[in-house]
Amino acid sequence: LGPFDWSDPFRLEDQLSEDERMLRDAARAFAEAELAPGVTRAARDEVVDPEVFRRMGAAGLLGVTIPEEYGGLGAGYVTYGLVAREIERVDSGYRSMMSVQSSLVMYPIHAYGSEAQKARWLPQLASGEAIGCFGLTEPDAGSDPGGMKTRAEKTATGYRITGTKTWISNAPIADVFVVWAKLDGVIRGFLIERGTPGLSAPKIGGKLSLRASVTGEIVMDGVEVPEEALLPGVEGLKGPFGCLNRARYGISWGVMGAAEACWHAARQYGLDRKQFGRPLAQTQLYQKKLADMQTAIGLGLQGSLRLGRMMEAGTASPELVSMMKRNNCGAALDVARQARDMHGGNGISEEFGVMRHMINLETVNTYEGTHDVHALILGRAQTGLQAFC
Ligand code: TGC
Ligand code: FAD
Repeated sequence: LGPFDWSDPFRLEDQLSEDERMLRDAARAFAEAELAPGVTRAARDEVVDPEVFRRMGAAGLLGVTIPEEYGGLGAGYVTYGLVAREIERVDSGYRSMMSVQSSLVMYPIHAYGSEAQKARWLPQLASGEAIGCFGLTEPDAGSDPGGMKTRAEKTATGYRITGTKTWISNAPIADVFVVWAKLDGVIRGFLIERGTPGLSAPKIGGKLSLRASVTGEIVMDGVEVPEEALLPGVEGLKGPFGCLNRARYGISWGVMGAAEACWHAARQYGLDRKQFGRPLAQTQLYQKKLADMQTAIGLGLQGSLRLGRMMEAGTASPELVSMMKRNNCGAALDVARQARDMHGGNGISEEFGVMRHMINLETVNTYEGTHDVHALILGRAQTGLQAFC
């Protein structure tokens, strides 16, 4: 048997290609230099600077899996996951900004859009010059998006869209809105541009989580769009879910970055702080907690890597995405809660960052399908019985 690397028990490093390691290192350097210095203030004061998108774009972090001809990086799903992990190591809100842009806006335009829609939007979204958002959830349709009320009706020149979306990441600063609406009872995707009459995107205030990322409503009061606004390549719930499969996969990596930040912080804190004449890290309970964190994170990363390889090979299933999104979000939340506790009183201070990760992960455990909804997806897959309703 060989040596044990406490910080990388499964030797994830050895399972990555040279290109993957290089892009991961670039993402880490970017996150440390460009995001980490301002994150405490951004979360405290809810500062969301659209310039962050342009900086991410310049660093090649938007549209990692989108082909280069459209401004993307043309890299694989493992690289996308590694980028999400590095960004979320700083803050889940920044990863949210990146993954909405990449998986929920660029992906559907690339997968379902016309050539004109791709040419118009993808390069601008890849560079961060344009910001996108994804409107699926409604006030009365969250876990059950099939119950949406937003309607599109055909007009002489295009469509008229009416309805309200809520809890939409990036909406208040978005230039392009990917909105899902029912047209003759069938769910279709539309691209609506900022400034279109009847469209507004007020910010949702009072948010105690994910404060470095802005969230809003999308209010559509008879918004008229041309025929070319329709995403021609998909209809039905599989349209938005095709996007969510990619974003949920990215989240499974991202939350492991947040968990690692909390674990490493707790380990260092335990080494530095002495009580009862010895470091906290020399007590059995503290070490048990560190061992639990190391095990959950090591296994979570290994699962996400395997899923990423399966996505690249075309053998992944939506159910496996559910398993990894659910498992890793729940595990990260547990790690963050433990790390907060292990920091004692300091754990509630913004200076140490662990409580910020903890409260962010409450959102991540809820959005893109709650922990329990993913359990129902996995329960259905193994029993054949539908427990949603
Ligand atoms: P169900 O009958 O299961 O399926 C209806 C149709 O959809 C297809 N489908 C999928 N296709 C591809 N991938 C998936 N993961 C799919 N899941 C379902 C399915 O094949 C079927 O197609 P067809 O052609 O046969 O009609 O649908 P249901 O209505 O029973 O759904 C139940 C459930 C729970 C699975 C689903 O609604 C669900 O996952 N709910 C969770 C909602 C959710 O995840 N919302 C996310 C909103 S976006 C967001 O949170 C962004 S946060 C971003 C950030 O800031 O990072
Ligand atoms: P509900 O569906 O009302 O669920 C409430 C509780 O009931 C949960 O615990 C849930 O697990 C449980 N539950 C629901 N159904 C069942 C069932 N059948 N059986 C057992 N338990 C059940 N949406 C977007 O479209 N785009 C975005 O960009 C976006 N960004 C977001 C950003 C933030 C900060 C937040 C908080 C949310 C965001 N969302 C976004 C919305 C998010 O996807 C929804 O909040 C999520 O899908 C849950 O829906 P809901 O809030 O309506 O909860």
